[in-house]
Amino acid sequence: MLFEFEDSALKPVYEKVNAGTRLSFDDGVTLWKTHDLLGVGYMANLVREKLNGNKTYFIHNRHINPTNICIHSCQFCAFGVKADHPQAYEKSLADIFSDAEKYNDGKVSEFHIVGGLHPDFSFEYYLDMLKGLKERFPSVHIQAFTAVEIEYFSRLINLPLKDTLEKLKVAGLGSIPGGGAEIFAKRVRRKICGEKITGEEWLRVHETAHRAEVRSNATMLYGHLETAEERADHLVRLRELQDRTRGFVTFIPLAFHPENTVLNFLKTTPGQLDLRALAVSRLMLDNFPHVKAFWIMITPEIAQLAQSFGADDMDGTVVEEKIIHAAGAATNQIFHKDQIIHMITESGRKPVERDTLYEQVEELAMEGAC
Ligand code: V47
Repeated sequence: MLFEFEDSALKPVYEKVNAGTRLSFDDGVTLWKTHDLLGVGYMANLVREKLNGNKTYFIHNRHINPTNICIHSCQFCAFGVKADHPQAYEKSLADIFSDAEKYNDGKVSEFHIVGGLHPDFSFEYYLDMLKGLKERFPSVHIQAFTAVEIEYFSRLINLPLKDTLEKLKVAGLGSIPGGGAEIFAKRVRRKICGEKITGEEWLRVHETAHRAEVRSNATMLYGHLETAEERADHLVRLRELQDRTRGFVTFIPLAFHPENTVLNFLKTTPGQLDLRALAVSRLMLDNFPHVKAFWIMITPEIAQLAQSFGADDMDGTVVEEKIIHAAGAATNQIFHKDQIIHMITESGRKPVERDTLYEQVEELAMEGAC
């Protein structure tokens, strides 16, 4: 071993990583707390390269947010508002189809759709949205509705989760995004999103989806009131569900953006924490195929560095992102495909265009890598 760990507490963790042995909750806490960030990154990069080689994936996608009107008032959220708010909006199905048309240059492979819990939209609105998009864009995968929205639909139509998911699937739902997980720990959830479904309920929606052969992503919101132990607990709970179902495709740590939120007394996350979040996730989630550095959240520069700290994905072209920008994200909302390819190549990795479920669309030549 040429790498010299600064923190000797990482040596036993390294022995496990090297032997392919599962890390414990306590190892997770050590990884979140150690000052030796490079040591954590070194180990995460070993795992990343073992799983995904030199590839960095991206997707040609479009985000669509049908409404920001929401019955909840989460303290961490700057996107959701009440109907009488001056910035409240709701898109008709015609608006959504025309947005999708506008965005679609014939090469988009995914629509990523999430929104507020609207007090008056009917379940038919969502079913018609899926059907209408599928009719117009049959080859585009629809990744839509967080576990929070799906649980809300199931209460709205008074049907079990399984039946609700079946209806969405028949209408065109392809997979479920990872939003709404926040942090599972009750202590924090009570303070940042007390009205939302519990962590256990979030996990139940994803387990039900996986059993219905609907795959999904998972997230963790970090950089607010949570402790190292609560982050380790979140990752262990996701890993346990993945052991049972193998339905998760990718994990995305989400850096908290405080602007315009009730938690605006907090600071934005430092780059070191963003890199650590990706690296610890890669090490703890040994049964997740992919870890995504969402460039919109953490800046393109950190997302590039992240490719050596455990991440193997950069998300996509996006075009219009409202949720994080409402909370002060200063990044662009669009990167054209050639810009993403350039960003990945600059980070020394091989860009691979993928679809939602990581089927390769195109493997691109590495030009000008530094
Ligand atoms: O559920 C809301 C988070 C999520 C803030 O599955 C915030 O591939 C930071 O889940 N600061 C929605 N985060 C976005 C999301 C997502 C994004 C990209 C890819 C995927 C995927 C999923 O954004 C919400 C919440 O957890 N969020 N407000 C905020 N102020």
